[in-house]
Amino acid sequence: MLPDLTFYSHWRSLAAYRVRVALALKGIAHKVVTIDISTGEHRRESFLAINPQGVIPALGLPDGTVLSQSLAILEYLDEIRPRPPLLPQEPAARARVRSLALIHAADVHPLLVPRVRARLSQQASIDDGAWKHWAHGALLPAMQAMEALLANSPSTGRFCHGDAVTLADIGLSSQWVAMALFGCDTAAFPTASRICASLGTINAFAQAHPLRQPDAPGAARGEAQ
Ligand SMILES: N[C@@H](CCC(=O)N[C@@H](CS)C(=O)NCC(=O)O)C(=O)O
Repeated sequence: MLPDLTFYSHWRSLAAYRVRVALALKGIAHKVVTIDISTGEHRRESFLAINPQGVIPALGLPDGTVLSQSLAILEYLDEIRPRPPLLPQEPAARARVRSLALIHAADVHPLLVPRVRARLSQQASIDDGAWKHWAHGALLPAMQAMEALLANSPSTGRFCHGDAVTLADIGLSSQWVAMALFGCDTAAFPTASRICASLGTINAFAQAHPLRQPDAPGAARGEAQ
């Protein structure tokens, strides 16, 4: 019997998107609690009592444990519901998949979150144009690296690692979603583009898109973080 999970989420969160994809891929039942990061709900005492880091996603377990950090949550979900697996079996393959996922989750995404934007606005008075420039500067070199890693490896298949979806695809697709929302040109990334087109045909990925969430306002394009 699977636990009754509580998923703290918000439509515009790319980290929540990663968890949403995995929950859907694995068909794991959960309830969603929306924490509105655009109004600062994640910084209120009520949410800090759930996740003292004041970020989403978080995943509440029935015994009161709360998990945070999207990749840790993805691995937890993979352990409680091993099918379909999000990691290959072989150690070097597992490391390759994790490293591809971490490029966006660990190195790029942290530069694009609301608290960074707020600091840049307060301390460097950046406007929307400068924020977009900042985001492109974070996203494009990382995608260049991902493209090289994917295009030059015999391990790359229909997806990032072979022909089954892994954590690497969830990481790549969250970066791809970010690039679309920030209006990045993707022409220089044919391998990533091919893989993301394949991922887009999978319901779990398509339905998880920030702009398809019920709490996303109609005019939200360009705001997901
Ligand atoms: N590394 C974390 C990132 C968590 C994170 O920064 N989430 C963003 C939304 S995508 C957030 O809650 N930001 C609030 C803020 O920056 O104030 C993860 O992968 O879960």
